[in-house]
Amino acid sequence: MKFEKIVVMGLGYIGLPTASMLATKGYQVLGVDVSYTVVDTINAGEIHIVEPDLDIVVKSAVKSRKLTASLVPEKADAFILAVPTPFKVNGSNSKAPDISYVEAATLAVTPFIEKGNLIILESTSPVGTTKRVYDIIVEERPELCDLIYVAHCPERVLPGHILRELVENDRIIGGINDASSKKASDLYRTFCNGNIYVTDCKTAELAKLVENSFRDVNIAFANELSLICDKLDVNVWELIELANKHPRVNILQPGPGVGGHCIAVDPWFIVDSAPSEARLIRTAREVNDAKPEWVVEKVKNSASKFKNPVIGCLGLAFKANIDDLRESPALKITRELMNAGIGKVMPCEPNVQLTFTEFPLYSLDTIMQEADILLVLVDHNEFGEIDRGFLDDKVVIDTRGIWRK
Ligand code: SAJ
Repeated sequence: MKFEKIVVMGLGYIGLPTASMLATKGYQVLGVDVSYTVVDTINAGEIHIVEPDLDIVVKSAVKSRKLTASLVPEKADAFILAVPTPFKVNGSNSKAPDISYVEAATLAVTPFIEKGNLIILESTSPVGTTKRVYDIIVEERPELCDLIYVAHCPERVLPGHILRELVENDRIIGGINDASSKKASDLYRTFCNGNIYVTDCKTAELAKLVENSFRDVNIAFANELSLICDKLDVNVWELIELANKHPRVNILQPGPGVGGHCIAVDPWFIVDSAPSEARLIRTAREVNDAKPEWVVEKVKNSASKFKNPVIGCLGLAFKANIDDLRESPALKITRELMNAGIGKVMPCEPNVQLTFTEFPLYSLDTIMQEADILLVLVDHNEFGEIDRGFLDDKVVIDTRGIWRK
C-alpha cells in the first residue's frame, strides 16, 4: 500500500518538525493539535516553537498546501502520534508515566481509521503503551481487529538539531507484529537516511527509555564527581579532562542539574515499571535532582560574606544556546535565590527576551558592572566570550565550567 495522506497528532517539538518534513517529501499532511492558537499559527505559515530552520520548512510546506493544521483528524493512510508523555507524582518519592495524552489522541483518530491503516506511536512511552494503543482502537472498533498495523517508532532527535537528525538518525521500529514493523519501516525508509532496526514493540519502547537513562546515569556520575571535588578542593573540569585521556573513559560534564522534558523524565518510566530492580537509574535521578539545591546552598554561603550582595545569574534555559525553559534547573535555582531574600538577584538570558514575564531580565553588560557574585548556570556562547578581566573582583560560581582554565 502506498502512503499518500498522513495525520500527525500533536504539533509540538516532535510533531511539527515531523509533519513539515513529511510535507516537503510530498505527502499530504494534516497536523492536529488541541490548541486553537497553534493551529492558527501553523495555518498562517508561522511557528510557535524555537528550532533552527523550522520556520522556513513550515512556511514552504504550508504555502505548497501539503501541510495544513486542524483541531480534528481526518481519514488518512497513516496516523503518527507525537503527543507529550509527562510524569505524574506517585506518592512522596516516585513518579509514574502519564499516558493520558496518548490515550486521548488514539481515541481522537479511532473513528477515522480504516482497514489497512498504519498507526505509529512516536511519543516516548512506558513498556506496554503501543499494545495499549492497539487495544483502545479495537475496543472502540472491533471490526478492525487484526486488520490494522500499529508500531512504536521512538523519536531520537536532539533539540537544536531536530531537522537534520530527523533525516539522519538511525531509527528503531517495533510493531505489535511483524507485519506492522514492516509497514512502519516502509514509511520511515521514505524519509530516513539512517539505518532502520526492527524489533518488537516492548523492546523499542524500552530502548528509547534506556537511551535517555544511560545519559542521565552518566551525567549523575559527573555531578557526583563535582560534589566530591568541591569537598576535596580539586578542579572537577581538569579532573574529567585528564580521566578522559584514558582510551576507555568518557565522563560527561557536570552542571547545575538535568533539565528538559526527556532526560529528567524518561528514567522514571523504567523505575515505575521495575522499582526494585532499577536502583541505579533511580539513584541517578535523585543525584541529578538534588544538584540545584546544592548550587543554591553554595550561593547562599558566598552571599553571607557580603552586606547587600548583587548576584548575577547567567542563563535560564535548560541547556546551551536554546530558549527552552522546560524543567530547567537554572530557572529553578534563580527562582529559589529570588525567594531566599539574600540580596539582589539579576538574571540574564540572552535567548529569552520580551516573552519572559515572570521577573525582569538584565543585560550581560549591566550584570558585569553590578554583580558581586556571578553564578554561571548555562554555557551559552555569549558567556564564554566575556573578558576575564571583569571577573577579578567578583566571586565566581561556575556550574558549567565555562571559565575552567
Ligand atoms: N547535561 C549535562 N551534562 C552533559 C550533558 C547534558 O548536565 O554532559 C544536561 C543538559 O545541560 C540538559 C540535560 O542534561 O540540562 C539534557 O540535555 P541533553 O543535551 O543531554 O539532552 P536533550 O534532553 O536535549 O535530548 C535528549 C537526547 N537523548 C540522548 O542524547 C540520549 C535526544 O537524542 C532525545 O531525542 C531527547 O532527549 C528526547 O526527546 O528524548
